[in-house]
Amino acid sequence: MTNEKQKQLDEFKREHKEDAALTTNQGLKMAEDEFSLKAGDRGPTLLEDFHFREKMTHFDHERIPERIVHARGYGAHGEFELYQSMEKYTKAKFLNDTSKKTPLFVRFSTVQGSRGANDTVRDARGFAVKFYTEEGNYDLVGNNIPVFFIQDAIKFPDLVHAIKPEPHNEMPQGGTAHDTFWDFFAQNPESTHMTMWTMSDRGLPKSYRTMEGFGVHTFRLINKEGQSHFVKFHWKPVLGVHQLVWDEAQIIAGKNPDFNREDLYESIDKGDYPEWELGIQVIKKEDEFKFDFDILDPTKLWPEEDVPVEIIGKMTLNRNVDNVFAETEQVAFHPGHLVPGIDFSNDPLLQGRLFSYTDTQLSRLGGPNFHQIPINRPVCPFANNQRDGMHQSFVHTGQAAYHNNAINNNNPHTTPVEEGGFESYHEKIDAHKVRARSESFKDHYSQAKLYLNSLSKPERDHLVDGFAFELGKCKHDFVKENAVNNINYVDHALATEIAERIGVKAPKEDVEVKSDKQSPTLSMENTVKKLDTLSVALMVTEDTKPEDVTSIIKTLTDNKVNHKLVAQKAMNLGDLKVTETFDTVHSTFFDGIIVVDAKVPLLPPAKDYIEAANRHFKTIGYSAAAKAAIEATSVDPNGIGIVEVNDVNAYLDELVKQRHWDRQL
Ligand code: HDE
Repeated sequence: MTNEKQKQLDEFKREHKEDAALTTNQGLKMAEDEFSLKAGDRGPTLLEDFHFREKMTHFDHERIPERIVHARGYGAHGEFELYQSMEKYTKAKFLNDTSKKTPLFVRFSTVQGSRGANDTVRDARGFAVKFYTEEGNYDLVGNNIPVFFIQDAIKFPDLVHAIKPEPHNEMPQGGTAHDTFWDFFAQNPESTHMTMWTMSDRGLPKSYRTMEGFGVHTFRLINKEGQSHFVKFHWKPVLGVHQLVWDEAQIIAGKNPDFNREDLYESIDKGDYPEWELGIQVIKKEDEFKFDFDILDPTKLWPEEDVPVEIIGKMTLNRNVDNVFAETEQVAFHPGHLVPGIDFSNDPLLQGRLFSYTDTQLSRLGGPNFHQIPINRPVCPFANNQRDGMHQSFVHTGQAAYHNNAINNNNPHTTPVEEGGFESYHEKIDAHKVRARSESFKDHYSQAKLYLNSLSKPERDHLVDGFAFELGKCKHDFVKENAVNNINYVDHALATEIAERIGVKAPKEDVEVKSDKQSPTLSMENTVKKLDTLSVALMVTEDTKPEDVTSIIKTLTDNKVNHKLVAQKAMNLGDLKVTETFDTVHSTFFDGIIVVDAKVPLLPPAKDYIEAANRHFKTIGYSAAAKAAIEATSVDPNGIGIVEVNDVNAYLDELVKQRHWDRQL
């Protein structure tokens, strides 16, 4: 990335050059770094060993507090290009000028677990983007789910206390399958809609690259004339939205806890740059009250069939970080990092977030100067009269640090709105000061029902499995029953089915929302399906002839499908290198498998591999020679999405479908 941000980061990189001398932090060259200073080679260590003390003190303070939520995350650099000017809606320069690419940084995260948790847990995912624009940093701090659990920021500490591991035993790590979460769910029905999303396949993204992103809140776009439009932001992955199967996610959690971060890192590393298109949904100011929900309510989405998504640009991630701590861990997002042309709505959840994000950085990053950390610095000039504080890294010069001043010609000075200075939207407010929730925020079930109605049959089945696992793990029957009773307000049949699975009383009365409204765009069944960057395991043995795999590899590569050769041991097959073994990888890591060698299914770990691919509805190919051996497993060689690979293109026709939900198991 040749841009301002890259230059700035390079400047801050401390390279260990080949001839660099090891010094103390004061620049003193050390003659020895292996041994502490002792009174005799078998004697006690001396207090005067300043080198040992400096090294150890620094080490003792290497960790900083992890994020209270979204602790486990992974980031990358990229850029944003605009397809067409959005001048009619906004004066934000990065949304006006199609000739410029805006550098950006993205951090994806899970919400519940600690920094060391697994990637593939059932959870919402954070999707936070920092645009380094010429008018200052703009942060779009979103999630992969378009709605949130609560409506008012004052409830966030309650929600997080309920979601996080329980305080008396610090369990469970990385998920919501425990009593306090489900107690919160039942006692706070505003969480119903988002919980339907987390229990569905949306809680198990296959990859960050195949995850949608949402700004969640309603924001405002302000144009040059000062007109305001309400807006919601969407990130649409170019590869489509794809998920893991729950059993698969659980296996991966054990076999590769870094599954999602590794996928992101490796994709960028090999040039398969992940891409998302930015979409906006716009509602005119005068249409604010035209909907059967309140557009300020963050537990509601705007169905795309009612308010279409306009695609306006593309984000490409094209550079991995050099140092995870310096960049991914220290990046500080904030929904209040704005540029002229974008503003807030009165969504009470958003309003509260505007306080929390700066506050949390004070304890996480140790003081008020976190904006000076390289990853957080704007690429445009920035100056004000804020001074000193912990970790101040600027040497401010001059006598005057106040506004207005004459000593320094009143610099730094404010900028008139016409010249790009920010002013808040002049919204007229005439109201009573109250602690209350608007009546228009009180329907917690209609959109939960809309989501349920929009799911395909397999998606609905997975949703029931999700509830059955999570609620089934609760220890208190009354928690399970209360949760089922809450689901009953969405859908009686769903509540009854779940009650049966977890062994509690099914609700008698049918109190469900009566609506069959659907929103087809909410179903992942209707997503983009492409071959690009899918991955296939080619299962071979030491007896496999290289020519049996080279033509397969060529067709896969021509179609941008990645592959790995997998055998019982690492070895060379002619010129081909087999780097992966049945011990180091698993079929859960791939989108499809091809059994090249007839001996493969006879090897015990490989048999499990093939059977797992079958029960995870993946495309399975086999050579003519391997057919009999496939028959010896529980896999039906004539099953749906299971093909003899005479023609690799026929295999690819199946692979592109990604899952074969109609397969009989
Ligand atoms: Fe956050 N959230 N949040 N959140 N959030 C944080 O900020 C908070 C909410 C989101 O990769 C914290 O730097 C409050 C909604 C992401 O660094 C903290 C409320 C959405 C990330 C915080 C919300 C999000 C955070 C913790 C309710 C989706 C990770 C560490 C009013 C639109 C960003 C930090 C990263 C992180 C507060 C609700 C997304 C504590 C008070 C809604 C993606 O400040």
